[in-house]
Amino acid sequence: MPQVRFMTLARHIIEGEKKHPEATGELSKLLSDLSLAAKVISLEVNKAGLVDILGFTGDNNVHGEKVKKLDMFAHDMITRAMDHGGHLCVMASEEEEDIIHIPSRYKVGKYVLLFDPLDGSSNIDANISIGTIFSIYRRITPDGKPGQLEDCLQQGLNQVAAGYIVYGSSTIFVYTAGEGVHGFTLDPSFGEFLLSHENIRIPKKSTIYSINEGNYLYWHPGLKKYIKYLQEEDAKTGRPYSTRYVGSMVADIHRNLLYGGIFMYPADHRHPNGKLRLMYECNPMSFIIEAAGGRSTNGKQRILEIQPKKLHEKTPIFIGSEEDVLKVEEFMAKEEVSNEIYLSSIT
Ligand code: AHM
Ligand code: MG
Repeated sequence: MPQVRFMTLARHIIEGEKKHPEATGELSKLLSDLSLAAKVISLEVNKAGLVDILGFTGDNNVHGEKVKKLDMFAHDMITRAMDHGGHLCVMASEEEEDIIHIPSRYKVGKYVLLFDPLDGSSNIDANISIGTIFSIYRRITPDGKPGQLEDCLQQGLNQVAAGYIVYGSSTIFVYTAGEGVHGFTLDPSFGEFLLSHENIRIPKKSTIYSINEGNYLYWHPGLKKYIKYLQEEDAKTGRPYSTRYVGSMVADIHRNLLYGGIFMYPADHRHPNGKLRLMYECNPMSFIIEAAGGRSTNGKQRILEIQPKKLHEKTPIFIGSEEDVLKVEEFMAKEEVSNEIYLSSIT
């Protein structure tokens, strides 16, 4: 009988912590609680077409966008799965304006959880992959007290772990605790995440770009030139590149992580700070992509070094295969003067 690898997510996390004798096991428990929430959300997403859960709730989220019921389901599920474990002192979610306190009846712990409960939710009705994104920090305020906003507003560099779950043709849980990026596929028959992608490395250079090209008119001139460059023919550099854009950041980044690629959500005339949120989308994805050997910037600055000022702030992002991200930065830097004219024309 062939040797079958049977590494569950829970076992992998525990074995990772064993390498650090000072570890208390709290992070393992936190990630296990999160994986339980992911399993329930996965079930709900899979039956979304069958039950009357689709459609707008009629409410807007803090970004003024329509919120779908499944977003709120995922938000509630994660909050409820995570508030009582004793590992967290505070949480924040893309779907809630303020920080989420741990109810006073539960113990507070040393970690902070930030999450986007259901990213790409405009795709739900079409059965296109969507996902959950999360970020874990160590608290900076004193232990034993409720967590504060400042615990949430940390640079991405301080992340202890980050990950995402894609609800697609199968459900996959990808995480890093800083040492390697690993993927686990959910076996629906017995409900366990099993190691399927060990130590994922993103290719240094790719032939894929992901961007909403419909915004071309509003882009920075350097970015316009870069995209035109990608579309030119040059066998040596693998051009023209292919476009792949799902419109779910988790799905686009997951594909690019495996095959190589650059994902971009730039600033433009209509989105002066881009569209994606630093704390819930850009920081965790940057932590993962860097741990896999890739690069992530806002065009000028490393995403993980941005000092956040607000919980829901947005940032432009260029993320993926290192050489491709360096190339777009080079194109944008060449247009420095135009960039200033461009930025002043936005405001
Ligand atoms: P959401 O968090 O409200 O779902 O929005 C984020 C999504 C990303 O997943 C995706 O990359 C982006 O919005 C797509 O935006 P656009 O439709 O402007 O291309
Ligand atoms: Mg999102």
